[in-house]
Amino acid sequence: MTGLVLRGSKNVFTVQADGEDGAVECRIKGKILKGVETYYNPLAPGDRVVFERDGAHKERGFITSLEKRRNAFTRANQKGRGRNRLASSQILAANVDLALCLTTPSSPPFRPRFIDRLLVQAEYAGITPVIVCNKCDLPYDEAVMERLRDFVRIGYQTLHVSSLTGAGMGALHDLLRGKCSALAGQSGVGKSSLINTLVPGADIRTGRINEKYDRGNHTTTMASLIEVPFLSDVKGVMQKNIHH
Ligand SMILES: Nc1nc2c(ncn2[C@@H]2O[C@H](COP(=O)(O)OP(=O)(O)OP(=O)(O)O)[C@@H](O)[C@H]2O)c(=O)[nH]1
Ligand SMILES: [Mg+2]
Repeated sequence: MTGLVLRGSKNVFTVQADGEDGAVECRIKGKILKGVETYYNPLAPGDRVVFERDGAHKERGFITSLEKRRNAFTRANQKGRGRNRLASSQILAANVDLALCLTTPSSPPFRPRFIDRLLVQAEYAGITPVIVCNKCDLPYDEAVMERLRDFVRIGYQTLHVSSLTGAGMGALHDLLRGKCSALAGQSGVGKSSLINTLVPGADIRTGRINEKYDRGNHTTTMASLIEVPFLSDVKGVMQKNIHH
C-alpha cells in the first residue's frame, strides 16, 4: 500500500493510506529504509511511502520504502555527527510547493536574520518562499517596515495577516489553494494560531509570549501535515517550529 506521512518521531510515523480515511501508525521495517538519504531523521511530513499493514492490527503497519522526494525542506542540526554534510541536516518537510516564512512586527521581536535563513533554506531546496508577517494588528516600527520592503524589493512576495483579527486571511487562502505549504518561523510568531484560524476545530495548543524575555515558549514540538478541509483543493499546511 502507499500513503502520505502526516507526522512522526524517530520510530513511529502516522501514515494516511491512499484512498482511505483512517491513519495507520507505522514503524520502519528493518534498520535502514530503502530510498532514504542520510539525513538525521529518516522521514518527514509530506513524504510518500510504501507500507504493509500489520496482519493482527489493522491500524498498525510497517514502512518498507520511501518514494523519491520532489524536494526536502531542511535545516542544519547540531545533533548530527556524521561526516556527510547531509547527516547533520534534519528534514522538516518533504514534497512541498511553498515555504511560508512566518514573522511578526513585534512580540517576539522582528528578526530579519531569521527570515534570511529560512529564505536560504527554501531556495536551497528549490521551494518558493513567501514571507508572511503575522500579528499585523500590532504596530510596525518604521525600521521593520523598511526591512520588509527590502525583501519585496529583492523579489519576495510578502503578506501581512493577523490570526487574531482575521486580517489578510483571504489573500492567504488564495496563496495556499491547491498547494502543500510548509509553515516555519521562530517560537511565538503564531504558527499554531494561524493554523487554528485556517482550520476551524484544529485546536492546536498555542503558547504565551514570555513577558520577561519577549519570546515564545516552544509550545509545538512536532511537525505535522494538516489538511485545510474547507478549501477542498488545498492539500495541506505543514507546521513546524524552527529553533535556531
Ligand atoms: N496580537 C496577536 N497575537 C497573536 C496573533 N497570532 C498569535 N498570537 C499570539 O501569539 C502567541 C504565540 O502563538 P502560537 O500560535 O503559540 O505561536 P507558535 O509560532 O505556534 O509558537 P511555538 O509553538 O512555540 O513555535 C499566543 O499568545 C497567541 O495568542 C496575532 O495575529 N496577533
Ligand atoms: Mg506552535
